[in-house]
Order: sequence, then C-alpha cells, then structure tokens
Amino acid sequence: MKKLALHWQILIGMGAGILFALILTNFEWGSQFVTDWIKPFGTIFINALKLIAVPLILASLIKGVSDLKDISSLSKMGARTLITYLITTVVAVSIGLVIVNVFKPGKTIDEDTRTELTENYGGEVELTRQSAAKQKESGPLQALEDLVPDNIFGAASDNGNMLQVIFFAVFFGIGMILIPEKQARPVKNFFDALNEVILKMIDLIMLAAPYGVFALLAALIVEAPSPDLFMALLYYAGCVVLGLVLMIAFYALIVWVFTKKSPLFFINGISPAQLLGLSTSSSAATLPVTMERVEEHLGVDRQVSSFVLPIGATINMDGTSLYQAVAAVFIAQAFGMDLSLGVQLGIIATATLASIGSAAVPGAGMVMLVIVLGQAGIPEAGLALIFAIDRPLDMVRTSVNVTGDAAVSMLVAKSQDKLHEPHVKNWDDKYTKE
Ligand code: DAS
Repeated sequence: MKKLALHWQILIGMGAGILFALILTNFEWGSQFVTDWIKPFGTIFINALKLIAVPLILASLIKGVSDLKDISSLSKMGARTLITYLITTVVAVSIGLVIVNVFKPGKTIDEDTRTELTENYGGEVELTRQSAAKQKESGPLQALEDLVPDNIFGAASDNGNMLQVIFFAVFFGIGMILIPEKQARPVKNFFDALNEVILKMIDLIMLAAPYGVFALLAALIVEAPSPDLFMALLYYAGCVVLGLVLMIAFYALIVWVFTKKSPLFFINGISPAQLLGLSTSSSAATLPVTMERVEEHLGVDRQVSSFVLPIGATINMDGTSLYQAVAAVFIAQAFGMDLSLGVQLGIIATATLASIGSAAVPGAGMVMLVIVLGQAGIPEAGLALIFAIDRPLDMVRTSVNVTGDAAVSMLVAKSQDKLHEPHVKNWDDKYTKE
C-alpha cells in the first residue's frame, strides 16, 4: 500500500470501509461489531492527528514568525491573509444564496415529511440549540477577549481554542524578533528541530491513513439514518454540494489567475488533505497534512503556511458558510417563508461571522447555523429537517474549508514572493520515496 500515492491510499481505504460496512449491515450483529471493533481505530487515527496539531502550530508558527525580518512584514502578511479570507467567505455565502433561491429545494418538503423529520430529530435540535446558546451568551468583544489565553497549557489542551495557541505563538515569535539574533538562536534552533520531529510524526501517522479512514467510513455507514429520509433531502444536499463544487472551481481559478499554477497542479497537491477532510469532518485533524501538502507539493514557504493555515483552519470556513446560507433559506422555504432581499443580505453577514466562529471539529457548522437562523427570524425547529443528511454534508464542507485555506496560502505566498517550486518535483507522492 505504501507504494501508492497518498490520495489513492486514502480513496482505497474509504471505499473499502464503505463496502465492508454495507456487507456487515446485512447481519444483525454487523452494526454492533463495526461500532465496537472498527470505529475505535478511526477515533484513534483522528486523535493522533489532533494530538500533533497544537505542537505543530506552536513550532511552525513560532519559527515562521521569528524568521521574519521585522514586524511590518508580519502585519502585511496578516492583513493580506484576513482580507483574502473574508473575500472568499463572502463569495461562498453569495454562491450559496444564489443556488438555494434558484433551485428552491425547501419547496419540495411536504407536511408529513416535515412532521416525520421533526419527530425523528427533535432531541438533536434541543442539544444544538443549547450548545449554540452557550456560544451566544458572550458580549460583543467576547471573541477578542477569548483570543488571549490566561494559561497556554489550558489553551493548548482545549481543541476549540486554536486561536489562543496562535495568539501565543505569534506573540512569542514577535518577542524573538525583538531580541538580539544571537540570543534568539538557541530558541529558534529548538523550534526548527521540533518542527522536523513533528513533520516526521505526521509521516508516521499517515502510514495508518488507509486503515484510519477505513474505520471512519465504516462507522459512518453503520450510523447513517434511514435512507428514505435521505431521499427527501437529496435535492437540498444536491444544492449544497453543487455550491461546494463551484467553490473548489473558484479556488482553482484564483490560484491559476494569481499564481499561474494550473488547476491540476493545485488539486493534485491538495487532494490528500481534501480526502482527509472528507473522512474526518475535522479541519483541525486535517491541518497537519494540509500544512505538509502545501509546503511540500504546492511550494508555499513555511513562513507563510505556518501563519496562514492554522488561522484558516480556525476562522476561514468557506464550505461551512456556504452550507449555512443554503440551509437557512432551505428551512425558511420548507416553512413557507419568503425571505426578503434585506434578510438574505443579512444572512451574508451572519453566515460569514458564524463560519468564523465555528470550531474546526465535526458538526460545528450546524451549531453556528442556529445564530444564522435566529438573526433571520427562521424557526430553529427547522434544524430537524437537515439533521439526517448533516454528516455527509459536514464531510464535503470540511473538505472545501481545507481547500480554501490552501488556495489562500498560495495567494498570500505569491504576494510575498514566497511561492517556490515544490520540493516534490514529480507527480509521485513523497511517501513513496521512503
Ligand atoms: N467540520 C467543520 C470543520 O472541521 C466544518 C463544519 O462543521 O461545518 O471544518
């Protein structure tokens, strides 16, 4: 298996996992067997990736920032990164709104389908509403307040607080820039070495990728809700996926226009990270591989990737924002509501903010959707209509989130003249070299 390029390894693992689960669900003990004996290996795989995400961010970001000559190049890179992220998110929400208004998937939901979905998922709606309420309690400057951790070890331990780890790493890197180079050298050497060690750990974890995604997809098939509910929502899911595919095309286009790198080069470089985002539904778990692919295969200098990607994994979720726009209008349509243009423009703002606030973990986009619904006056009970199909959509939107971060890192690198020829010259994957 090692001889195969990484994206083939992951694709084979995914396919085998789906097939294995479909066969086993024909036996009454099958589902329990997958849950008890297969699913844990998927959890272990995701945990191993998340385990190194925080040390990787610390090591690569501190090294990246401390390698900068001065603070002004940091602020320039920061400004370019945040502005580009904002633009891609607004584009994503706009694409979502156009699609859901043109195709009107909510009009296909009749009364008894709505009743059945509400009965099936009333409980999940309550849970989602509660977790969203926890996020909403905060004041207007809460997000700013949350940026500064009071304890770096506390921040590092809580996955949702990657922004706090990023804040600490940037702050620490700035401190290193401001002391004499000779004094900073030992610290810089330490983080350089730590970086290399962690990248090697990623390679080792990725040796298990086919088996990890096998377990993840097998568990997903076994836990999927009844197929007939899927059928009712297929039109809605089709609208979301159409929008997400258009976003991938949009990224390939802006990479081609602004960096002159072909779409094939871009997709071939980032596809293993896309497939991992698909399998794990977690940008945080995928981040280590996204960083390695962007550096090794897309030629982005580590100074840029170590800054742009951790921030992107946390606040740039274009797939999520597109999904939130489509889901909100779909629910309104299903409840017979006609949203005015003003309300829909408001959705652009709230879906952009909601996606920034979404954590890089499975299901986060659905939780923040409650905020979008609340702002637009759409009944939160409508969440019940989309639970059945949320997990597969979470997979696709996470894959788009990852792709967007990689595309922006190439644009920022190009603008800083830090987009090189990739280390890995040919189409072969680095993993087949060892
Ligand atoms: N699963 C989230 C992520 O990791 C996206 C979402 O929930 O919408 O990017």
